[in-house]
Amino acid sequence: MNLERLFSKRTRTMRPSEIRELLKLTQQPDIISFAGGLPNPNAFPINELQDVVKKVLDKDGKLALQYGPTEGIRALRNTLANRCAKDGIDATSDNILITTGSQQGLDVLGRIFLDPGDTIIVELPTYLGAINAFRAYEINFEGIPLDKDGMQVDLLEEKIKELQKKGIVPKFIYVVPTFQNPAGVVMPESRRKKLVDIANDYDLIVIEDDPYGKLIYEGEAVKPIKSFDDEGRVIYLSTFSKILAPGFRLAWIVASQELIRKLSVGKQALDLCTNTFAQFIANEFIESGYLDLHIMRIIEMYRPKRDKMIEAIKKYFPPDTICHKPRGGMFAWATIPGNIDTEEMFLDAIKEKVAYIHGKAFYVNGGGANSMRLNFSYSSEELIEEGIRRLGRVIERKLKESK
Ligand code: PMP
Ligand code: G9A
Repeated sequence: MNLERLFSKRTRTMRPSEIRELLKLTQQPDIISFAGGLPNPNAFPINELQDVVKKVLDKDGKLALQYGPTEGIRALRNTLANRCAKDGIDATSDNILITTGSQQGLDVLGRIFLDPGDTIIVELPTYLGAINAFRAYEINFEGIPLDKDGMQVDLLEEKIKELQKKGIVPKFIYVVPTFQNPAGVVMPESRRKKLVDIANDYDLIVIEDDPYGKLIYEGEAVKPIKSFDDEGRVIYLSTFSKILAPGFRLAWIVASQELIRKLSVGKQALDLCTNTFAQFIANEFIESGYLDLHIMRIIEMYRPKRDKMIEAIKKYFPPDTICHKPRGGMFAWATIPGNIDTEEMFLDAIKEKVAYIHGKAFYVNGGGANSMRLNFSYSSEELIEEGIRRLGRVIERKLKESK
């Protein structure tokens, strides 16, 4: 049977995610994986969760196992709204929508905003899962390069003007401003304010995706872009995936009430509601004080892993490799010298039983061929050293071949 003729036009623009495809490969125990943005499973708070799950079942079992509201259970929305205040974001529970992972949040945003042929603006490089979520809506991407301080907002303004001349108004600007995926950089406060000013001046929406903002290894937290927004044009996303456990598939969006209502209708057809049991558990986990303790614990666990990875890159990669030490998050971004294509090199790396995500996967317009994203949260320090040593060998061989 020829299924191709039956598939929607939309499916032609869909692409499998390198991260998802590689997850299967890298789950093989003998591969050292720096590929997926996986939390360290040794950190999962299993004992605390046993306590919390029992409490939830004893106290709220009948509600927790039932369908819940599409927007999410009120208790969790309240708890998250209160936590927003600590980050300078003004929100009540009506400004919160619980989603099945931020990945669903991105898709629902695509659903409510994007028509085929629309244009959106993203960072170069940007989160691959967002590229795939938005690409399915048959849109055009415009990219703004990053520097060590995140999206270059001066270039953003130029781009908006250039598009205006062609009669194009971008539907939104998507940014991961804090410990960016994949590049690890942080946008400082001055740029955040400038970005909000630009959005106000040109009447645009900003989507701020922030899964990593709490994973800070040194220095101060930078306030979310959303905290500078007085006009309800910044939509903020965060998730329990990196600070608790991705298996929960639990995340949230903070936005104006009007947007939350629209997003909620967009979400109804996807899953009716997010896993109610997981919401009760997460709420109890926070209320019992476990979440803040857990975040402190994983920060202490990930910092030395980050240090080990950066140290190993300095030791084993060619001396003119560019790799800045990220101040937080889960990723190091390395750009290696010469004409090496990290996508091609991947096969050699797999032969050496080490995996990463090649740089091109994060670019909407080409670019990134000699870069790679390396996750440091998942592997032990010993395996980080060994994996980077193997990669160093692969790179050295490739460089010799290309001469
Ligand atoms: N946005 C970014 C920037 C991410 O890095 C991730 C996960 N790697 C997501 C969204 C999706 O997260 P979730 O597990 O909440 O779906
Ligand atoms: O496993 C996933 O798809 C989530 C991880 C995202 C990432 O590696 O950026």
